[in-house]
Amino acid sequence: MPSFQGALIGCGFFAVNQMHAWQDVDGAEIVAICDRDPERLRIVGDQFGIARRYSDAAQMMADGGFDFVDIATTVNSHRALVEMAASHRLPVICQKPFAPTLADAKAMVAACAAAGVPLMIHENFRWQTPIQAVRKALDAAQIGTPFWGRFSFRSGYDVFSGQPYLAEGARFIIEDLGIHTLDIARYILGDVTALTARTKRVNPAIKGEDVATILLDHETGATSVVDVSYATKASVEPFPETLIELDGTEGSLRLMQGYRLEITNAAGTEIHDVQPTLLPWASRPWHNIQESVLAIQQHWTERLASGAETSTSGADNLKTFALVEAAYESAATLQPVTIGPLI
Ligand code: NAD
Ligand code: 89V
Repeated sequence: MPSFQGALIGCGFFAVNQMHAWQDVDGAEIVAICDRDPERLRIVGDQFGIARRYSDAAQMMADGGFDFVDIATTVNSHRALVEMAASHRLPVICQKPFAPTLADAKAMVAACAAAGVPLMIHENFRWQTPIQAVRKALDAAQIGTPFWGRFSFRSGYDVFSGQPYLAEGARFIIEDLGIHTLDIARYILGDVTALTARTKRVNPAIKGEDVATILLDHETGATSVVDVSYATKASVEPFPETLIELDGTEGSLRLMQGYRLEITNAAGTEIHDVQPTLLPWASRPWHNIQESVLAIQQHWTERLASGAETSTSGADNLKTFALVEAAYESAATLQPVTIGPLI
């Protein structure tokens, strides 16, 4: 495989995982970094030995000397930076959430399409080892055709100390975390035609909603529930595990806390250990997410070499982002929302 050189923008909390993962990716490396905050630029530059450091993304892209851009900033800067990369004909990865609005996300997809460059959203949760194991069980027809599902993430973990901005926005759990869970629901049960959502704010110290329950109609006819909470006090904290229940025509599947996958069908019940690998640079409980960062960045690199579309391309992720917008609309109006007209 050719070796691609990349430039990363945004050297904050999560970018450190991306930088570690780039060091492990076969076929790509980061040669330049950018952050408006000189201290973050220095910390990440020194930690990963990157000499080319910029405070201004426009200057970095004007200087060039790399094959792709990896945007690890928070959502409000995504559109301007993706459009800047497209104007330089640079393939681009953009962190989730895609954009502040669906209209921005569509404009970003259009800009990259017009420039003829790939856009991948860093929607890594579908790349987690346990989620891939569920996908493989379905592909192997182990439970037949699924007709019902539940995708659940319920936690009391303090995400605000590492990511203080999560407490400040008018939108919280659907935009930040539910977006991953909705993407997993699409990845496992297919695209969604309509949804109904209810939200709550339990934690008085934050601005947005920290509990959401979403009922999804899938194109296949399957029904699923996505339920997410950061207000759940459990005896054993499950962060950051997504738990899955699926019922199919030939059996059922349960992805349980502790990364245990139980599959029941006419042959009996099998139990699989689907723990993520603890990479040398990773730490519990984040290792599940950290491993998926390496997986998605390896996938990007392979698709950049082959020219094929990525699993979470901009076009694909519009369909996940539309579910986020629809969930907020449904929660506000208490009405079901049809997805087709949004996309
Ligand atoms: P952060 O605030 O810690 O870091 C963002 C950095 O970007 C900051 O250092 C800031 O100075 C810099 N920045 C912002 N705008 C810039 C610009 N225009 N030019 C240069 N630098 C700029 O945020 P974070 O917690 O690292 O989150 C970043 C993104 O990653 C968010 O969109 C978040 O939702 C996402 N995230 C994803 C996952 C995942 O599993 N995929 C996990 C956590 C966070
Ligand atoms: O994955 C994420 O997007 C993170 C967290 C797991 C804390 O929700 O923001």
